[in-house]
Amino acid sequence: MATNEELFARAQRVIPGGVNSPVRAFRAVGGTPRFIQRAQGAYIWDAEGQRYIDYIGSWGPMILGHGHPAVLEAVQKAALDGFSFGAPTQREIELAEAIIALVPSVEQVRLVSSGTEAGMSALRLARGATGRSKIVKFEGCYHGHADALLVKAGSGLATFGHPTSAGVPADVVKHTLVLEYNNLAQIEATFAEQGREIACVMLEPIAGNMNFVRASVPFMSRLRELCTQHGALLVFDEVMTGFRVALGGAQAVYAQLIPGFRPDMTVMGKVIGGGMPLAAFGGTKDVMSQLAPLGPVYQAGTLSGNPVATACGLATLKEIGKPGFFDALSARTQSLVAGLEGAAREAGVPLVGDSQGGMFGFFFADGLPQNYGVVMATDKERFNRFFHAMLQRGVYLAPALYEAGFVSAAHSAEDIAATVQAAREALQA
Ligand code: HOZ
Repeated sequence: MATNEELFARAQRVIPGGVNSPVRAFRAVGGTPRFIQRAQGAYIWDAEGQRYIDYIGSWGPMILGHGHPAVLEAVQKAALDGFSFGAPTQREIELAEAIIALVPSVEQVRLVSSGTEAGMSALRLARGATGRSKIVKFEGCYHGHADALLVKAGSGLATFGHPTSAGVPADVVKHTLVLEYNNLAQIEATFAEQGREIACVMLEPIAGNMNFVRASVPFMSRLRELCTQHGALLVFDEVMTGFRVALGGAQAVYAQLIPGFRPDMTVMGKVIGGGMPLAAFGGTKDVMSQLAPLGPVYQAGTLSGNPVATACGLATLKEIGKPGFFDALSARTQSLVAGLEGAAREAGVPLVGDSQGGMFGFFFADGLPQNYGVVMATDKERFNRFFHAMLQRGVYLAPALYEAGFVSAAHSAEDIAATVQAAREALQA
């Protein structure tokens, strides 16, 4: 049996950094990444046979836990019928219909294979539909690794201290305006000066790539007004939050707080694929009809609407749409955050957390950060120590403080209690 260390050494010989996505390399926290061998329910097992309670859940998709029987059955059945056709199928219509039924702002949707692809395509469509070039994004929001969006981004870029990637020509990002999250004065000033040139404002409504930071209600409400007034599109990146913080995503949460609230476009991923490579972008019929073959904005993909991935996504959406699913998931996630806060209080450690649906975050700080700068100022060393102490106790948290955490329906009250007990020990140590 190879150890994690042996596998990591071997991986580094053939894969840059030993990983296929940078955050997995544990660079932020140090140490050896765990090489995962299998997963079931709320647990994953590494190459050494060590079991962990999994709070990453493949960075969000595994909302039902790993190996849910209904999803497994749907995937197995679909795989027997063929892996990929590069042609339309009935199942992709069913998935599109399911998405549209759950997200009222989405009248039409196109399926793609990854969140990056969805974000990049949404951006092109917003520019094509408005005939404008400038886009607004916010510091610490991560919208995948398309060039124009890789400026002052969160997630892995924050982890490695290169918030803007090398290899992105200045010319390509000269139309990308980067503002501070939750800063009303900045967005007002930007629209006052350049409103007529702005194609879209793209944001994570609850940012999950600078840990967990909510857009404030006044900020969101004013963003909506400004976009409408200036003819810019409001694009919600719900790759993380979609079908995860509520059945209708973060936009359903904001619609409860801001009457009539809707974004113009939505970028989706993770949960809609249930763990398979599947993502989507959608919006009003007006905007979506600008896409080829109807309109002049080109976008395509060999594996788009893949029959096995759509089966996985559909089965997942069916399960999370059952009555009471989100109430139970929210309650469980809240109990985790309350437990972590309680354990920290007992240890006299400043820790504050927040959650929505099955997504959560916590900071070693006295109050919840409102933007990336404040997240960066929270206690990173303490997070890293905590991360390793939890890992040693069989709890698998995201290996960087810039990432949100995820609870699944498979996490039991006992799993939460065991996690809180581990936190108690980790914080006292
Ligand atoms: N960008 C993801 C975290 N926000 C990491 C994806 C992965 O490593 O799988």
